[in-house]
This record gives sequence, structure tokens and C-alpha cells, in this order.
Amino acid sequence: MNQLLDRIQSPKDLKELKGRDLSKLAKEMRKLIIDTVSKTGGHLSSNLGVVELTLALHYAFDAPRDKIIWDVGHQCYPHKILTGRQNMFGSLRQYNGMSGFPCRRESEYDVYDTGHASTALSAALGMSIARDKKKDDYNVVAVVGDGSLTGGIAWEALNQIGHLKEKLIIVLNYNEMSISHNVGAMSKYLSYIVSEQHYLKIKDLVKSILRTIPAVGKPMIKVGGAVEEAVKKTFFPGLVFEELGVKYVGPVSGHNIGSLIEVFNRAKSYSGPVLIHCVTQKGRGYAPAKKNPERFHSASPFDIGTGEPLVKNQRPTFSQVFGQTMLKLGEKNEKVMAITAAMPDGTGLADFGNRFPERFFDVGIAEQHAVEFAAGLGVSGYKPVVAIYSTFLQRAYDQLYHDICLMDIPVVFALDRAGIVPDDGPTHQGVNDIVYLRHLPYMIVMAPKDENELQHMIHSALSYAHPTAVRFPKGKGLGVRLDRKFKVIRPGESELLKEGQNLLLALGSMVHPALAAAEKLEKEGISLAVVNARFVKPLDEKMILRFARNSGVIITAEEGITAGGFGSAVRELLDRKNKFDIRFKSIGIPLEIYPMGKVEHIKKKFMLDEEGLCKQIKAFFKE
Ligand SMILES: Cc1ncc(C[n+]2csc(CCOP(=O)(O)OP(=O)(O)O)c2C)c(N)n1
Repeated sequence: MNQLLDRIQSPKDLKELKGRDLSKLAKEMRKLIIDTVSKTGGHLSSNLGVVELTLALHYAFDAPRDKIIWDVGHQCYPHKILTGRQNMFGSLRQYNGMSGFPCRRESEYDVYDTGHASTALSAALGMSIARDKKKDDYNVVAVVGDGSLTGGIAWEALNQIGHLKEKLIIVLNYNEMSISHNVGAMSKYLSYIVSEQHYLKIKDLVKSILRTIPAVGKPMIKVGGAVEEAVKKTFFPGLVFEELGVKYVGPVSGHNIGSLIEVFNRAKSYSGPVLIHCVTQKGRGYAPAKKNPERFHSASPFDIGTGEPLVKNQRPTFSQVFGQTMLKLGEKNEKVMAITAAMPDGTGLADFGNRFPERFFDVGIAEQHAVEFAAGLGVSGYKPVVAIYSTFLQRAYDQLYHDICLMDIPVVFALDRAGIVPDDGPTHQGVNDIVYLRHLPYMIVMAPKDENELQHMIHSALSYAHPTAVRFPKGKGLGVRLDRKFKVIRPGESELLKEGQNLLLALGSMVHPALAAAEKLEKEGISLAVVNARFVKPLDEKMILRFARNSGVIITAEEGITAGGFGSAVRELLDRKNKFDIRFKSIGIPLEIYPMGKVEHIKKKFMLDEEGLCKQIKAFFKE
């Protein structure tokens, strides 16, 4: 029984509560978050860190009239709990359930959908300008983490915010963490601002200077508070922001609800942009998450007592095999460098970073920079491998085209989480990469059927003289044996896995379901040869044209969007060779808003599992 939480149907109810009740409510919210996420999985540490901050925001502001934008949005659980979605909370991240990110379709309190980092400041500025043009007077508040402040877009926005001096409130949620420990010069600067030691040192220095000033110095020291204020104003804080034209307030404890409400109320009266620097603790209120905020950043279901995951991966994940491969390749070739954009653990590169710190770069949430940086290394004779999630490489399309590909620089892209991604919903689906990569000049694109082929592909990619992308799915591998010696696969070389009359040409994660489906269909009189395509580009043209000549039926299968995807590439080849009489079907993901949920559910919906493939192929032959 949640005594206080049960009374909160909307932020209005919150305003009936007084100081101590708010702290009690924070406790009840934390318990609900921990209980729920232990069952559904989710972004635990970040949400536990912003409970008080969110309470204070909804207390001080008047949402949905006032607009609150959550950068990335993974920290929106307390916001959802306070804005009428307590009853839906149990369906967090489930198929047809409540999104783990802000979602305009879900609630009027979610004013802007997020998922990818560093977008909130730009959107907030746009909304502020629109408010003024409409002669309205609500507040616009952007909540951004220190990790997301490593992204270039945030600084592009600050550049314009400081210039326009638009009324706008930025809440900087500073916890020294991105997913892993935050990196970079800006991160150092922010930690300098909050560091007590520097503050005390400078305060002592000022006092000793004052002591040397006859008559006025000593009395001034006695007015302790005044000195502190003066020191703070003169020596620290927020100089960078102030210089850019944004008023700086802070640092403020992000867990003291009373102070936060006071500061937020004051911020409403500023006529220009103001940044409030709140210091929070990731994982607060749950010991395992506080101790290991990184592991609980995006947690799978866990045992609340021990914090241990309920299901342990028995088989290595694709990311882990990629990480082990990089270690071996790094050992063999000292030109190999590894780059991640704030995801050393997620990509499996952490071990490479520990073993070869001088050849490992975490650039922060800065995908465009990561790619451009790799171009610089590659053009200078190094062998950079950029490990990035498929959805986040979308950010760097121009760098891929304008820099990597036009100059034909041999950089390797390891595209993790390619295809359908569980739980996080539409913003995180890795279904566009084939489309945005395959038309780029010189770019080689491949996808392994299992984790063993992944290691050979990464090795092969490093041997090619062109930019190369290897796309592979999230999660555990198939449990196949890993060859000890790496092989080089020739560009375009496919693999025939099953003989048959008509061609079922499958890519990456679709190869094994295609094989299983073909074996089943054989018994029903449909004869399919199954070929592991391996490459989206270049295609194994000879093999495809042989089937076109001999059988006249070609079916492609990919875990990606079909419009402009792998199937389209095969179709284009057939058209180019005047093979207009081929019966052709491309199986993949249709163009629509992608649902959220477990991979199995989504694959079932799109008929990409073995059963769905059988159905689609049978229907095709019936026609
Ligand atoms: C463009 C982009 N790259 C990477 C990510 C993955 N990601 C999600 S949250 C996160 C860390 C964000 O750190 P911060 O903004 O400080 O929030 P915190 O989790 O510390 O509260 C990262 C890297 C993302 N969402 N968007």
C-alpha cells in the first residue's frame, strides 16, 4: 500500500503535499521503480537518481502547460509515475505496454519524444521561440545529463541559446556518469566546479589575501557568508555557460527537494536562459545500483535481494565475441585502434581499452566526431574500428559519405544492435543501416550468420582496402564453436548451405530461420536452395544470376527495412541484367512505426521467425 503515491493522479495532487511528505513520496516512488524494473528490466540507475529532481520539477512547474523535455528520455520513469501512468507502470517496455521513453502518443505530459541523446536543448529553444511568437507565457524546461552534454548538438544549441537570450530553463543533471564514467574535458570542468576541495582551497586563498588588506580585510572575513558568495561568483561556476550568455546557478543538491523547488521557482522569474547545475547520484536508494550504476544503467530483470540478473547468459553475446576478436586483432597488429561513442561495455570494447589504453578512445556521446576522428586516423595509415550501435550511427551519415567514403578511407564499422532491438522501442531499432550504407561509394557491407562468422568478418574487414561495415544483432550468439584461426572472406563471397531449386537468399540473422523454414517446406514440396549472402555489397552476382537463369524464383530475407534494403539491391541487380521475368519476393521489415517488446514478439508480428517465413513463402508460391 502506497499511502501517498496512491493519492497522486496528476502533478496537481503533488502540490497538496508538504516537505516531509514529499520525501516520503520519493521513497514510495523509488520502491515502485525498483520493484517494477526488477521484473521488466529497464534504466534503473538513471531513474533512481532523478526522483527528487522530478518531484521538485512537477511541484514548481505546471505541466503540461509548462513544457518539460527529457534528454535521451531514459530517466522519465518518475515523471511517468507522477503524470497519471502509475497503473500502466507494470507494463513498462512490454509489447503494447508503456514506453520506457517519453512518448507523445502516450500522454500530453510527454511533450517531446526522445531516445537519442543531446536533442533537448535544441528542441527547447524551438519551443521557446514558438511560445513567444504565439505570445504565450509558459515555461520551457530541458533536463539534460552531463553525459548528453558531451554531444555536439547540445553545444550547437547552447551557441544559439546564448545568442538569442531566449527565456528558457536548462536543468543539468550532473552525476559524473554517462553509461560508463563520463569522459572528456567538459566533464572534468563540471567536476571541478562541484569539487569541494577546489572550493575550499580558493576560499582559504581569498581569506589569506583579505587578511593582508589593512582595515577592511578582517571585518570582511567575519561576514563569512558574503565571502563565500563572492568567492563562488568570482572563481567558479559556470564561467563557460556565463560566457556563452546563459545564467549559471549551482551547484545545487539534486536530492534536496526543498532547495530544488526554491531554485526552480526563482528560475521562472529570469527573463533569459538559465542553467541550473544539479548534482545527483546514479542508483540512489538501491545499494547494488549505487555500487554499480553502470550495470544497472539498463538492467535485465534481477533479484531485488542480491541484484543478480534472473537469467544469466549461458552463451557469449555477439558483442562479447566482437570484443574478444578485437583483443586478438589488437595483439597481432599494433595499427588497430578501437573507438566507441560512450559505450565501452555495451560494445564489448572495455577489455581492449584495458589491454591497449593508448589505442582505445571513448569519445563520449559524439558519433559524428567518432567517425570523423576515425577518418583522420585511417587516412594516416592506422586501422580504426568504430564500434557503434546501428541506430546511433544514423547520426553520422554525412561523415560516412563526405569523409569516409568519398575519400575511400579503410575504416571498419562494427554495427552492434543491428536489426530488431528489444524493449527500448522505435528510437532504438537498428533497422535502417543497410539502407543508409549500401549506396555509399566504396562501402562494403556484410552481416554474419553467427558469432563464429562475426570474428572472421571483423578480421576480413581489416584486410580490405575500403570502408567496411559489419552488422550484427543484439544479444547472445547461437552457441557455435569459435574457430581459433581467423579466415579471410573474399568480398562478395556467399555460402551455399542447402541445395534446392529456387533461391532463398538470407542475410545475417535471417540465415538460420531461413534454413529451418526451407527444410520444413521441402517436405511440403517447395524446393529452396538456402544461401548465406554474407554481403549486402558487393553481392555475389554470379550466384544470383545463375539462379535467375536456372530457376526463375528468388526470395530474399533480411532483418532490416525492405525499402531500399538488401532485397532492393538484389532486385536492382536483376533489373540491370534485364531479368524482368523473375518471380521475386523481398522479406524484411515493412515501413511502419516499429513496436516495442521482446525480439520474438516483434519478429512474430513481422513474420520473420521460422513459422512466419514458412507462411510468407507458401503464400508467395500459391500466388
Ligand atoms: C546518440 C546517442 N548515443 C548513445 C546513446 C546511448 N545512451 C543512452 S543513455 C546514455 C548516457 C547518458 O548520460 P547522461 O545524459 O549523463 O544521463 P544519465 O544516464 O547519467 O542520467 C547513453 C550513452 C543514446 N541514447 N543516444
